[in-house]
Parts: sequence; C-alpha cells; structure tokens
Amino acid sequence: NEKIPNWTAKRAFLTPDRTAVIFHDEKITFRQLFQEAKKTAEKLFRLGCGSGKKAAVLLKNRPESLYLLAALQLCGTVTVFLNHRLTPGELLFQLKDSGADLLVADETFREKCEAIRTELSALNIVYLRELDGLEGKPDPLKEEFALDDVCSVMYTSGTTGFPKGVLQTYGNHWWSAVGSVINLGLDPEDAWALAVPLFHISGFSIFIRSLIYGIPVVLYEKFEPERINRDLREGKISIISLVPQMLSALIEGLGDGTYHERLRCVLLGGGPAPVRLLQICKEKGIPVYQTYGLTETCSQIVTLAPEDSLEKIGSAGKPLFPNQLRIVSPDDPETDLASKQIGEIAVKGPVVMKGYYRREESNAKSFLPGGWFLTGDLGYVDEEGFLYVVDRRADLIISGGENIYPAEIENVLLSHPSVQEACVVGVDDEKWGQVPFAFYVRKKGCEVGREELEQYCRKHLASYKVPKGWEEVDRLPRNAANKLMRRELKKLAKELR
Ligand code: S0N
Ligand code: AMP
Ligand code: MG
Ligand code: MG
Ligand code: MG
Repeated sequence: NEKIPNWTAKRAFLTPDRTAVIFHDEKITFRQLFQEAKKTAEKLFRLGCGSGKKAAVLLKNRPESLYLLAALQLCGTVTVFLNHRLTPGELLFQLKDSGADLLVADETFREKCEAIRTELSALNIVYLRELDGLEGKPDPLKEEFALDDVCSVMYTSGTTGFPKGVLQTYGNHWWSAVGSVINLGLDPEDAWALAVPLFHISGFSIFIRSLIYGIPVVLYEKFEPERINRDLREGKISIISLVPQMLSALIEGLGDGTYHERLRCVLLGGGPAPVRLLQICKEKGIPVYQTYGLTETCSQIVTLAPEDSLEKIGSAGKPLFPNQLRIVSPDDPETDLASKQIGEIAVKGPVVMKGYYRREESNAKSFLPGGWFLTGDLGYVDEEGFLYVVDRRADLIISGGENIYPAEIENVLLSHPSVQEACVVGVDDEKWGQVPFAFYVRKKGCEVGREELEQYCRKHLASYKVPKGWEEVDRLPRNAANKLMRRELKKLAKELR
C-alpha cells in the first residue's frame, strides 16, 4: 500500500501563490486553500473525525465546500458524497448504507437535513456555518495518503433500484488525474471550469486535478449558462467539463458568436452526445473531446486525443494511457469480440474502483478474472481501436447527466396502494436526452389518476426521476415465460410522446 504526500499540503508547499480557486471575483491561492482546510480539519477533529471515520457531505459548488473536502482528507476521513437533488428518504438510504458517522451540510439543505434528523436521530448533523463557531482540536494531520485507501464513496443506482456505494481510492483518483494529463497535456496557464456538481465524479475529479496539476478551478455554484458563456468568451477558461445537455444550452446561448481561443478543451461525457451537437461544435471550431467514464472508473477512462477530436466524431476515443479496454460477448464475457462487433465494454486499470461497498454479489458479477470490470454498456471498437458507445447499461435512463434506473421508480409506484403493476421505460427527449415514461395498471376497484401518482413520486423521488409521461393500461405485455416485454413498451411510449 504505497504512500504519496497529502495533495493539498504538497501543492501549498510547491506553489503557494498560484491560484487554486476562482469564484466570481474572488481568487484563492493554494496557500489559502491549505490554511482554510487545516482550520476546518481541526474543527472536524473536534467532531470526532479521524482515520477510519466516514463523513457524508451535502454541498453546493462553493469555496467552503472545497475547504471541507480537503479538510476531510487532512483528517483521514472518508467522504461520502450525497446528491442534493435527492429526497430525504433517498438520502436516508445512502446514509444508513454507508454507515456515515457524521453529515456535514450546506445550510441551503436545512429542510432536508432536519427531515433526516427526525428519522435518524443517532446521526450527527452539522451545518457548514456552524463549524465557524467550534473550537479546533489540533490533532496530527494526515500527511500521507495510502494509494489503496478509500478516499470517497459515491452512490450509483442499479438494476434493483437500490443504489450501491462506489469505493474510490486515493490511487484511483491519482491515476485518473495522471491519465487525463498524459492525454490532454498541461499548460501552466490552464484553468478548469467546474460547473458540474461536486458530488458527481465529473465535478470532484476537477478539484483533484487542480490540486495535482497546480491549476485553478473556475467554480460555478450552479449551472449558469450566461455567466459561463461570458467567461468562455472572455478567455477565463481553458478546459471545461460538461454533459451534452449543458453543452447544448451553452451553444444555444452563444448564438452566432464563438469562444475565446484560450478554450482548448470541452470535455464532454456523462452520456451519449447527439452527433448533430458535435457537428455544430466542429463547424464553430469549438474543441470538443468526447469522453467515456463512470463513477466506477473515477471519471474518464476512454477519451479522444487532440489530434483525433475532429476526425473521429462520435467516438469516445481510446483508453487513456494507464487503462485497457476489451469488447466482450454479453453472453460469455470471457470471449472477446472482433472490431466493429457490438458487445459489452470491459475496462481495466488503476482507475477502476476497489468495489461496491458491502455488495458481494454485485462485485462478483462485475469483475472478471484479471481485474476486468464489466461496465454493462454496449459498444464496439473500430480497426484502430477507437471506442463507440452504442447503448447504455441495461435499462439505464440518463437524463441531463443524472442516472435513473426504472426499478427505482417502479418500486415507488408499486408501493402506492392503488397500483397493481408498473413499468418505466426511457424515451428520447429534446432537452434532457432521455426521460422516464411510466405505464401502470390500477388495482381492481381502486381509483387513481396520473396527477396523484405524480405527486406521490415527487414525495419519494428526486424530481428529475419523476416520469414525464404516463399511460394507464389494462395489463402489461408479457411473453410466454411471463417476462415483461420492456421493448414493446418502449415502442409504445415513443408513439405516445
Ligand atoms: C443539466 C443540469 C445542469 C440541469 O440543472 P439546472 O438547469 O441547474 O436545473 P435546476 O435549476 O436545478 O432545476 C430546474 C428543474 O429541472 C430539473 N432537473 C435538473 N436536472 C435535471 C436532469 N438532469 N434531468 C431532468 N430534470 C432535471 C430539476 O429537478 C427542476 O425540476 P423541478 O422544478 O420539477 O423540481 C444538471 O442536471 C446537471 O448538473 N447535470 C450534470 C450532472 C453530471 O455531472 N453528470 C455526470 C455524472 N457522471 C459522471 O460523473 C461520470 C462521467 C464523468 O466523470 C464526466 C462527465 C462529464 C464530463 C467529464 C467527465 C469526466 O470523465 O471527467
Ligand atoms: P455514472 O453512473 O453517472 O458514472 O454514469 C456512467 C454511465 O454514463 C456509463 O455507464 C454510460 O452508460 C454513460 N456514459 C458515460 N459516458 C458516455 C459516452 N461518452 N457515451 C455514451 N454513454 C456514456
Ligand atoms: Mg453509475
Ligand atoms: Mg440549478
Ligand atoms: Mg450518475
């Protein structure tokens, strides 16, 4: 279990005066970042943080959140990232499953947190602002990271509808940052825009790269297309990570204009990109690099290279230097497929997670001998080894970069007293890429309409998961083996929309 120096401390030692964070008109140096993180770490020690502890976080994209994340690493405490769009019920599941010792939250989420407190009174919940008033406890800071130790946990939903905690190690993050920079290169003048959520690996990985590379994060509290477009036009940003929905919105707001030449990379991932969008960017001279990555691979594992970004439109590229890729037969994962043949994407490398937290069955199913991770996504490689992702993992719906599994929604619908059966499928959507569409069968003698079901879903599910289309049916189509024919319903949903 090899060790490397604490990133925040090392960076503050190497280049203390470089800018670490740009937030509106505020500039924070790496020295300040380290000092703030150290102060915060001492408050966290007072709250019982230390090695072997886990702290869940419910944060906004703000500088204080970055101090906290660096502070947790200085305490040797594992960070459990929570998606703030989730409902208290959804968050409770992840808090219990992860066994978090503490929840640190932005006060914006007070209502959610107080609902959680009622249900889980044993959990210590503190608001970021309350940390200011605490007296610090100067325990020794974690000066080294062991590469095999878990740094962070991020939840990803699955086919059963119950999210799984992805164990991301310090080594995973380190190799992810290294693989990225071998491909994209590093300019001392780089500045990476962080407009995706910090609680996703798309966002957190930008902070880690900033520490390792010594470049600033240009931080956005939320997705503000006008502000981001202005900064892109004025040359404040050299790299930006986006999901396709965000890029579309930016391009729409850009009109006939174009971006500053300082922008050298739009890293586009999180879901399939419409070829039309890629074409438009090519015509406008916007340097889009498609990437394929998962929470389980700590962000990018396959990314287009600078020289291919225009020629290989639609491809996610080749596996980054530390990583490998295979296309295997979905029926027999030990068998490799030839180029141009569509199969399951399997990946290997030091960026692949340690495993799902306490999910032996999923771990056994997801890993092949030799450490190959089965992504569940379908794709093919061309003769030169460029990956084309053709379909997402089983049933997964990706709406604006947020993952939704039909089972999560179906479980909620089935818990409604008037619903006999339910089936949710993804349908294409101009704005979000895909959105959920629900079919349901009423229980005999029960009355229930779509408004009531929609309300019910809103109560139990993050709003991006609430179906955007509804259809009541007499029965769900099943084959002779009584298996639900999702494909039929997918077709029907498409016609109904
Ligand atoms: C697209 C975003 C920005 C939309 O959010 P916005 O505009 O801020 O909405 P709000 O004002 O908060 O809410 C308005 C209403 O819209 C609903 N809503 C919000 N988001 C969605 C959504 N995604 N789908 C459907 N509806 C949505 C709200 O609920 C609200 O509705 P009402 O009024 O009914 O309550 C936002 O969704 C966003 O930030 N998306 C991106 C998330 C993301 O980053 N996903 C990537 C996850 N995957 C990974 O991290 C692995 C890949 C990866 O690492 C990567 C990805 C991209 C680029 C690079 C990398 C890399 O490898 O480095
Ligand atoms: P997440 O669970 O949020 O990490 O999402 C990872 C999933 O996003 C992958 O398993 C894919 O289904 C999808 N995805 C990521 N990148 C791409 C891409 N370039 N093209 C198509 N789908 C992608
Ligand atoms: Mg996932
Ligand atoms: Mg918003
Ligand atoms: Mg996701």
